[in-house]
Amino acid sequence: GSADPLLEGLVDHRPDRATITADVLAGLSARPRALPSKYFYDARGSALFECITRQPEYYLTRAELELLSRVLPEIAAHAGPRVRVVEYGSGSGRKTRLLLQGLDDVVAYTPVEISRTALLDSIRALAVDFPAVEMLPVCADFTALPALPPPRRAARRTLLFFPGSTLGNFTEAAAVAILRGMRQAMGEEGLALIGIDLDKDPGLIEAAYNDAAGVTADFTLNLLARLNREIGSDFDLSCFAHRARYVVPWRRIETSLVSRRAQVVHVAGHAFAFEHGEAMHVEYSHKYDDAQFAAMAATAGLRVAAAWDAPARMFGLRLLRP
Ligand code: AVJ
Repeated sequence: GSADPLLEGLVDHRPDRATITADVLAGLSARPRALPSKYFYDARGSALFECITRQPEYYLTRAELELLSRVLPEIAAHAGPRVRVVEYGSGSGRKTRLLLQGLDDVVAYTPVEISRTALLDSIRALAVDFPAVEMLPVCADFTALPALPPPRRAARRTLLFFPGSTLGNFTEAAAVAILRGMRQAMGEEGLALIGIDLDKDPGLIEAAYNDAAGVTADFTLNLLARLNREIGSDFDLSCFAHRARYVVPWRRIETSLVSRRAQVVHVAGHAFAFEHGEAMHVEYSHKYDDAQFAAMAATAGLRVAAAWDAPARMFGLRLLRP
């Protein structure tokens, strides 16, 4: 066994090769074709996403960090002392750091993150800065949440933190299912703090997903490199192009990999013929208006206890309670 206490305690539900292969075969057999966006986040994908958050066009992370630091005292007043924090899709932990500093006497921190590398890197750094907070990491897809490890010291309430507008990567039905799962996981006294991108000028939104340096394009194409390495597929990265468009009536970015020519791709003994120009869907990023978001929360048995917006509606934070 490992001598690393973080690894000893890790709840590990990483998707295995058979699961990834089955998901990819199903997506390639569908029309239009699709690949699950959760597989973006291998070690390189998580690093590329961090790089996206520093691009000048990608306003989301900067706006959310500024908003969070400004309204943190109000959030802390709602939460009260001795909170257990559970974070979905924790990534690098920059926002977590703010939250753990701003809340009063955090009992335990449970990041739920599909990238094992990102999870372990962030929790190692956080453990140094927050020695009084019990670290209880879970490597899992938060849409299939395993039982959460109980803290040693009793918490007064659970605060679920779901930043980054990651909720926007899901269709409305799937997003409501996630909110319902949060309602279950938080209990009667629980709270959920959710970061959402807000509907605004389509030009600004589209630019955020088409940065001039091409980092988002690399991030999208890395999905194919990851699949080639992990399930032995033979996607030719030079034969697919990143495309992200804001579809106004659906209030969402639709990201695709477009086949640059007629080609055949092989996965696990199956052959898939792509037409020249055929678009394979890889990601949605939904943007919300207030009434729509409140209605989704209500469908999941949650109500909006507080709402904060960044200047010019660049980003929003919503505090939900049962
Ligand atoms: C992970 C949800 C924050 O949808 O904006 C960024 C992922 N994809 N650029 C988003 C992403 C392309 C991102 N989130």
